[in-house]
Amino acid sequence: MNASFIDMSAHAGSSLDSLNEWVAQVAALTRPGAVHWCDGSDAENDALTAAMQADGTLIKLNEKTHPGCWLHRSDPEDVARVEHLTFVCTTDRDDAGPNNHWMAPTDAHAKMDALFEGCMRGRTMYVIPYCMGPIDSPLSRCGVEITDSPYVVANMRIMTRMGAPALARIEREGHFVKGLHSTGELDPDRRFIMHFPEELAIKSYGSGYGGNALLGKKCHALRIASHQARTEGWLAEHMLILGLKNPQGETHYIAAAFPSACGKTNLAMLIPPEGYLKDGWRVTTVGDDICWMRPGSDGRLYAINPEAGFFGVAPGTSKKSNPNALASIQSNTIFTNVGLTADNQPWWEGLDEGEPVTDWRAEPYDPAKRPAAHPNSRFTVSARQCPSYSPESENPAGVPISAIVFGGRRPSLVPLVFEARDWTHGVLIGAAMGSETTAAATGAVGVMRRDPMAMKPFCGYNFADYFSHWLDFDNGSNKLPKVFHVNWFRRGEAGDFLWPGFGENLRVLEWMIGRVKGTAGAVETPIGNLPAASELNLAGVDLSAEAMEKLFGFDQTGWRQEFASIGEYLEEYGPRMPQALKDEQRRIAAQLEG
Ligand code: O2Y
Ligand code: MN
Repeated sequence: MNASFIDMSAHAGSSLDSLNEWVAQVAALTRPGAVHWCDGSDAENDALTAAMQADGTLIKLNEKTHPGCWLHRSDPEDVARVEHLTFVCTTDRDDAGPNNHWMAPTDAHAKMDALFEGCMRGRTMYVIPYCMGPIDSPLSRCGVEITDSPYVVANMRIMTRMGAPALARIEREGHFVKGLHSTGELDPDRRFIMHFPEELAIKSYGSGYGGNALLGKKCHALRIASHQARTEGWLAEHMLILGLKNPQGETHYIAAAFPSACGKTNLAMLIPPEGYLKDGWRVTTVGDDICWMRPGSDGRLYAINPEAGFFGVAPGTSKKSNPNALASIQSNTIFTNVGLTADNQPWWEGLDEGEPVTDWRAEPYDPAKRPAAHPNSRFTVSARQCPSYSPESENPAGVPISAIVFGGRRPSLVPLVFEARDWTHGVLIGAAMGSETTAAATGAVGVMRRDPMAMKPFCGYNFADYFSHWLDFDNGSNKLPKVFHVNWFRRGEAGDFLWPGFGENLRVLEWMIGRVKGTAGAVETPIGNLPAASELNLAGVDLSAEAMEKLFGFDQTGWRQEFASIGEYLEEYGPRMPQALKDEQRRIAAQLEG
C-alpha cells in the first residue's frame, strides 16, 4: 500500500477510533493500493479532476462557453438506479415490508463481502467524510463513504458538505452512517445496493452511477435516514422545498413530493409568469429532491435540504422549462451521459440551441440510432450557483413548512389540484399516490404504479409503519402544514397535456397559500376540496372547455374505481396497516357510492 497517501495518525486516539477501525477493516478486505482521506479542498479536487482527465474518466468541455465543466460517460449498462438490485436488510423481513426487496443481514454481508474481497487492488480507496445538511444544524446527520471511484468523490464534493468540517463533526458526535462502495467490474450480474438500517450502514457494489454510487443521496438521505427519522421523531422525504414570496413580502415554504423525473427541479426553480413577477411574486429554491423535517418548539414542521447540490435530469432542461437550472450549469458542472456539439459544448434533447455531433456513447450522433443524451443523463452542480438559491438553505433551524404537496403523472381522472380535509386525509392522499414510471430507474417507462409519497424506491422500512409514523405527527399540539395533491400531467382525448405547467404552476401555489391563510375558497367533494375554476387566477392562460372540465372537475364513477383500487393496495400490507388509514379510505369510498 502506498504509505504516502495514508494519514491515519492524524485521527488516532480520538473519538474517530471507530472510523479508523472501520477504514482499516475495509482496507484489509478490499486491499487498495493507497488510501486517501478526502479534505474537500480545491487543491484536492484539482488533483483528482486532472487525474480523471488524464485517464479519460472526465472530458473537458468548452472552457470559453462552460468554464470548469466536465463530461463523464458511464458504462452503457450503468445508466440509472437499479431498483431490482436494491435491498433493505433487516433482521425481521416484515420490518422491510412488501415495498422493499429484502435479504437477511448476515446473508447480505456475506454476499457483499465476497464481492468486495480484494476489489480495490491497484486502486486508491477514498475516505469521504460528509455532512447531510448545514454543518451546524441539529437536523443534519453525518456519514462517511468509502469508494474507489474518484468520479464519486468529485460528485460527493458538490452534493454534500464534504471534508474537514464534516470530519470534525463526526469526531464531536462519535457516530456516522457507514457507506462502502466499489464500482467493481460494472457487471450488472455482480451489482447490488444493500442497506442495513439497524446498523446505519450501506454496501454498494458494481455501479458507478448516481443514486447507486453517491451514497449520501438516496441510500443515506432517504433509505437510511427514513429509518433514523422514525426512531428519532422526524421525517426524511423525497421532496423539493421552495420559498414563495408574495407581493406583501411574506414568504411561505412549500415541500412537494413527486416521483423521480416528474419535474421537482423545475418546480423548485420556478420563474413566475410575467404578471406575477411585476406584482412582486418570487420563488426561491431551498432544495430540489430531499427534505428532512421535524416539529419545532412552536409545533410547526421545520425543514432542511440535506444536500448541497443538484443532480438534475438534463433532457428537457431549457430556457423555457427551467431558466434557473440552465443558468446554474454554465460553469463548474459535471455532466454525465449527455451529447456533445462540434465545439465541445454539452447537448441534450430539449435544449433550445446548438446541434449534437457526438452522442452519449461517444459515437457520431444519429437520431435513428439513439438520442444524443441518455434520457437519464444528469448534471451535478452546487446549489449556490442557482440564481433562485435561497440563503435560508443554510439556516441551521430549517424553514417552516406551510404546505405539503403530493403529485404524480396521472394522464386521466386526477384533477389539477385538491386539498386534504385534515392530516389523516392528507396521509391517505400521499399513501395512495400513483404515477407513470420514468427513465430515472431501469425498467419499463410509462407504466402506472402506486408510489406512496414518491417514496416507493426510497423508504427504508415497511410502508405500513411509515404511514403510522406520518399519522403520529397529528398529536394535538403540532401545527401541521396543509396537504394538497396536484397533477400537472392530465391529458386530453387527443393525448395532449391540458395544463401548461412550468411557471404557470405558480397559479396553483397561490391558491394553496390562499387556503393556508384562509383567503381562498374551495368546493367540498368526497376526494377533498377543489378550487372552483374562478378561484384560480387564470388570466392570460388559454384553456379549452375540455381542459377546464378535466382540470377542475370531479368524476365520481372514476374515483369510485380508484378508491376500490386504493383499498386493495392498503390491504396488501396486512395487519401492520394503520386502522385510521383504512377507515379514512372506507369513509371516502362509502361517500363515493352515494
Ligand atoms: O440517482 C440516479 O441515478 C438517478 S435518479 C435521481 C437522481 C436525482 C434525483 N432524484 C432521482 C430519483 O430517482 O428520484
Ligand atoms: Mn429524486
